Amino acid sequence: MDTLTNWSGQPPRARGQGVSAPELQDLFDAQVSSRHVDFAARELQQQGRAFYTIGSAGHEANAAVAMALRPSDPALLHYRSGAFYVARAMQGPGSTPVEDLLASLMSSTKDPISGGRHKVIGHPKLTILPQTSTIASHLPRAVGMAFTIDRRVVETPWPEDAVVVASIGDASLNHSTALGALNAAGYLTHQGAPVPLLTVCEDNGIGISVP
Ligand SMILES: Cc1ncc(C[n+]2csc(CCOP(=O)(O)OP(=O)(O)O)c2C)c(N)n1
Repeated sequence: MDTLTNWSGQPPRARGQGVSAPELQDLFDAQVSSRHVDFAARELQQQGRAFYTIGSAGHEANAAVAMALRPSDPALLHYRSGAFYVARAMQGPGSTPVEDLLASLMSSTKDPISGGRHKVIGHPKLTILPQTSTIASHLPRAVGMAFTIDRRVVETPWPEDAVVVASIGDASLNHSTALGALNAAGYLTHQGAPVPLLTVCEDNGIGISVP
């Protein structure tokens, strides 16, 4: 796989640029791949070859978010973002998104980001950072990263005009961690401090584990 640096020069997609037929094909491929990983997860679990699984089904539209961004835009994803992962991986040469996701499901040490923890979505070359399963815990980190990028306070491998993207479920918004992070982002913006953060909140009609 090419290094991140090789991808960083990709210009941001211009507003109103439109989407080509091959891009639509890629979008569909990413969505279908993600859904098939969900099917495989259940089969593998029934066979005792995979363990805890949690689906991305119904959330495949987030592949379009990945395609609207650059692979060098840092992404902090929750466990429903399998299609985002596949779509981003398809933007770079030599990546193996389906194998990566399956390795995670099967707790394989070949999992590129966590060495086999459940449904931790990420890859260092794809600028997708690993998260814990503690809901909303990635939002303060995302706000901090977005605040930092523009200021170049610390050296980062990301372009100066990078946008940080964070995905989250709607029920997770109830968590004080989410509220604090979004409040901080709003306050900073109100103060005129740039916070290039895209928060994608997805409502699938449930809050899993919540009565
Ligand atoms: C801090 C914390 N509290 C509780 C949980 C258990 N938990 C996992 S997912 C979830 C609900 C998430 O709901 P939502 O954000 O809407 O996502 P989805 O329903 O799509 O899974 C809860 C309470 C957790 N992982 N972390």
